[in-house]
Amino acid sequence: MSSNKILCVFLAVASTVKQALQDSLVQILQPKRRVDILRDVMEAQSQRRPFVITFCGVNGVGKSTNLAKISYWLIENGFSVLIAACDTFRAGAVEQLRTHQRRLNSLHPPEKHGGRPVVQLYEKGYGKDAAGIAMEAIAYARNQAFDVVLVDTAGRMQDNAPLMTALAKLIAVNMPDLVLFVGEALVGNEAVDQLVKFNQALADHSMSDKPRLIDGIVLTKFDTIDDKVDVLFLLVTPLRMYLNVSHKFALGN
Ligand SMILES: Nc1nc2c(ncn2[C@@H]2O[C@H](COP(=O)(O)OP(=O)(O)O)[C@@H](O)[C@H]2O)c(=O)[nH]1
Ligand SMILES: [Mg+2]
Repeated sequence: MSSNKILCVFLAVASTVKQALQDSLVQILQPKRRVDILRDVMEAQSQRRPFVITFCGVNGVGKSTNLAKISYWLIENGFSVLIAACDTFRAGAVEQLRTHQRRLNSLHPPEKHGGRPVVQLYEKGYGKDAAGIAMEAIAYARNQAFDVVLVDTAGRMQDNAPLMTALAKLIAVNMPDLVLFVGEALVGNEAVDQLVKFNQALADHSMSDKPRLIDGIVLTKFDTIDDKVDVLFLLVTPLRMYLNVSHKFALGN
């Protein structure tokens, strides 16, 4: 065999492996179901009801921050947002959302929106039942013709059964259009464990035969990782849906 031929074989193997890898990655990242949030919000608008998204995850992963970033994306796309402050547990959680709400409204002043703030906060302070506040917020949004309700929830550990039951209840009684699990890329495989256990807990503690499970992932703190991008593939594999929200908006906490 000439050296020229060996080179050809080598090239064929390299390009075949590259193609196979590319096909596998595309297959892994291909959503199992199509989620087009903007289109779905418009569909809810046509039904004269708000589109409801619930954010869940463990403490400190970036639920509230990324909820604010998603609010920004929604208002940039012309939708009004009601933030439901359902983390009634962590000190400062409501004030944190209030700060985001003020900043978002300063980017989109009410004068440009018929005098109405484009983002509002629905809050009842601390210590109250989160599921009840979410329900009131959704009813308020329907009455006030808000396009989207973003439900913030308290962080909880995936093994804490009472708190997971409370989350399952919040989801079961409010039936959000989208349940997003927020996980930080920084923790690597730990995020996969969290995701699987949150999903399982929603199934176990649901009050219905057809439990509402997690629809997608918001993967946060991508800016803080270097070589843990593999977590994206591990997380995406069970659900085939993810959002990677850029951390470039200077919204603060
Ligand atoms: N570097 C970085 N920090 C983030 C990101 N998202 C959130 N954080 C920070 O993580 C901390 C916890 O965020 P927070 O939204 O309060 O988490 P929550 O407890 O899940 O609501 C805050 O200091 C945020 O500024 C991100 O994408 N990148
Ligand atoms: Mg929070």
